[in-house]
Amino acid sequence: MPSSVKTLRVGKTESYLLERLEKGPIHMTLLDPQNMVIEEAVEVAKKVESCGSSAIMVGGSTIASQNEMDEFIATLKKSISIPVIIFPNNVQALTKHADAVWYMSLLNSVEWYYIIGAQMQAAPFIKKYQIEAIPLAYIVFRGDTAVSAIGRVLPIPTNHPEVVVAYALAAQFLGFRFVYLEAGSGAAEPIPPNVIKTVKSSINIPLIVGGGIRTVEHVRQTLESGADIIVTGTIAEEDPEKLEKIIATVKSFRRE
Ligand code: 1GP
Repeated sequence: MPSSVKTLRVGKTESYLLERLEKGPIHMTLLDPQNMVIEEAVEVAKKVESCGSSAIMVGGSTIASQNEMDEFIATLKKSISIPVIIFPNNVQALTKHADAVWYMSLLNSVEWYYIIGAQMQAAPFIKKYQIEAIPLAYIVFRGDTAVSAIGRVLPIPTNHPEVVVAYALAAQFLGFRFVYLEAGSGAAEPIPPNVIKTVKSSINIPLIVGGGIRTVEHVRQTLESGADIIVTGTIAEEDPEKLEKIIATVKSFRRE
């Protein structure tokens, strides 16, 4: 096999996630540098690591400074040993200090830019700094959220899950390795159980669910519906104690 083909293997962070997933669902903590100072973020990251969150994602819909991302992630990396994964809103969110980047396409955007434009512009930087790119299909439900407005998303009906299933299947057939159902940070309600169940039973790549998850009950219903990875962001900023309970609930679904 030519060496250029061999380099297409799954990277270290993705392998770690897949290994963790073999024993059940996992939790990831989203930190938004727009909403917290770095000292606060370091404290939260250390805490969630000790509670059992599997990775830190860093991102936010309005991040505009690569310097800020460089500093934020480089500092986080010095304080914790779980992976730090960029959750980019745009090209400027990239930093060479992260363990990996969710290399994501917003499949239901009406904008070429969010489907493949930003990814194309980011690719040379990712190659140059050898950042691990994890292909992720991002499907955003419409709502009163920043991601829905900025990403210019097409509506997806929750009472017709066959539509989101078709997106998720297309993602799998295109070779994406994870699917993310996003209600949007701070969404009034998380992704409904019927949507998660229908998508989960239709695909065989890991399913990430996030947005609006803020209670133990939300976590239970999301996991019982089949989510493999739960992402919480707002609760980390607002109520670290509750976050601890959320992580403990995810852990209770694991076989270990
Ligand atoms: C947003 O899914 C994440 O991208 C997290 O959402 O802030 O509502 O937890 P919350």
